[in-house]
Formats: sequence, C-alpha cells, structure tokens
Amino acid sequence: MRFSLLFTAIAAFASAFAADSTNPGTCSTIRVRREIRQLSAQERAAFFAAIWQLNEGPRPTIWDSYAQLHSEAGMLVHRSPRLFPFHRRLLLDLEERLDAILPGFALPYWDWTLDARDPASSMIFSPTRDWFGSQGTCVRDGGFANFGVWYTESGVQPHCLSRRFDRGAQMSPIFPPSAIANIIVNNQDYDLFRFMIETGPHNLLHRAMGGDMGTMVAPNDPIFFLHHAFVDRLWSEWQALPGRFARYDGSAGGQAVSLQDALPHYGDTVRSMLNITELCYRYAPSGTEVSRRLTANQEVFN
Ligand SMILES: [Cu+2]
Repeated sequence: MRFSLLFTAIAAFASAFAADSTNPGTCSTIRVRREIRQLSAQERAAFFAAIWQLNEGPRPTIWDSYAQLHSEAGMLVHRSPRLFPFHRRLLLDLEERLDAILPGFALPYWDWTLDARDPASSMIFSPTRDWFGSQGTCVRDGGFANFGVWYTESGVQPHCLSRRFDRGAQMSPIFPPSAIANIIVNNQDYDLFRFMIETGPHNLLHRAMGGDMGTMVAPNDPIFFLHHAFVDRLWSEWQALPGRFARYDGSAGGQAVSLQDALPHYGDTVRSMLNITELCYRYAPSGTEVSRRLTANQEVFN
C-alpha cells in the first residue's frame, strides 16, 4: 500500500516534469492518443477499470471533481477563446491521473465524423461491457452501467450516469469530415475558428447525447473526454497550418486575451498549452484527416 502510494507520487511527479513545456525534449515518451476503435477490447477494459477506480472511495471522488471543476469554470472557459487551452489542460490532468494507474496510458479520442450520419448507431454506444453503453435516465448497459455520479448543474445531487438522445432513438447527424475540413481551412482567425467549432459540432454533440453530456457537469460521462480529445485534435490540426501555431485572440470578460493569461483553476499560461509535442503527446490518424487534406487542396485549387 505504502509502496503503491509512493509509486503514484513518483509517477505523478515524473509526468508533471515530462509535461513541463519550459523543458522541451524532456519527454520520456510521447503518448499516442488513438481513436477509441483503435484500442483493443483489453485496452478499453483497462481504461474503463481505471475510470471506475477514480470513481471509488468517499464522495466527491476524483472522478466527481472533474464535473465540479468544469461546471465551476463554466462561463470562464466556454464561449471564450479559453475553450481550447482550458480543455487541453483538463485532458492532461485526467491523463496524468490515469497514468498513475496505467503507466504510459494515452487518452483515446472519438472521431465522431466517422459516425456523422447516424451517431446513435456508433459502436461507441454498444451495450457490451467493452463499450460505453446506450442511453437512459440511468445508463444500464455497457462498461459504465449504473455508474454513480455526484454533481448536477445545481450542485450535489447523486445520480446515475444519464444520456438522452435528442431524437428519441436517434441523435442528430454530426459534422462530416468535409465540413470539419472547411472550418479548419477557412478560418485563419483563432477566435473565429474557436467559435465555429464550439458553437457548431462541439455543442451539437453535447446536445445530441443529452443527459449529463448536455449540461455543465458533462465530465460525469467518460465520453466527454473522448469528445474533447477530438476537439483538441482539431485545434492541433488547425495549428499545424502555416502561420497559425501560436495565434490566440478574441476577448474574455470584455478584455482582450493574451498568451500570457493564466488558465482558470490550473494557473498555467495559455502559451504553455500551445505545443502538444512539448506536452509529450500526439494524435494517431483515424483516416478522416485524409479527406480533410483533400478538401483543403480543393479549396486551394478551385
Ligand atoms: Cu467544456
């Protein structure tokens, strides 16, 4: 027990050090975040078990704390340029927690453009134990059946993880790869790009899934982190285009933002969140970036 606590502390220290952006080149490993369908059933089982573990013990659990933090940061980090850097930091926070349980673990993402036409039929929502289960006031199937959560938007209100698709058995169609490509290519301005992603596909997916995902305590649902990992990947793809890497503009609370701004709760600067390579991770392709490139080329040549 004592050893495992010590080990956890060392692992936490090591990953915090590796993630220090002022020391580029200190990554002991680069985490490769894969599309959820690229994980084996065993890998998903280990991931799910680690999440259940973070939700054990006296309330509020570590898992509960993400919903609380996200809800508290609320309007400071949504409808704001801070959307991308704040959620990038939040994902790293969970990834470090998971690393203590599963050393070297990289968060998976959900490329929902692969399920754009009929998201409710996505494999993600399969009822078997190695997927995330379907919908319900209480989700009763899949790997998070009867998953207990603590917060709602109005405070402490213990309940069971819930999802309520916006069209009954169906969910509204999400953006296909070509639409995402257009948003990435056509919006050079940071805050315009952020606005297009946030109010477009980002909000749409939250609303279409409903239940906990439709609220500010969305991190109650493990899918939240997969959704935001994909949103994070889209920001990194946007950043990879010429002249865009460190662009950050717009205003928050009536004030122009800057790269020196400290992120709510975490205190890290926005600048420290820019470079995912320095943050020691990258995204494995899921195939849709190919169509994004093709669309991008059409934009250039048409
Ligand atoms: Cu959010």
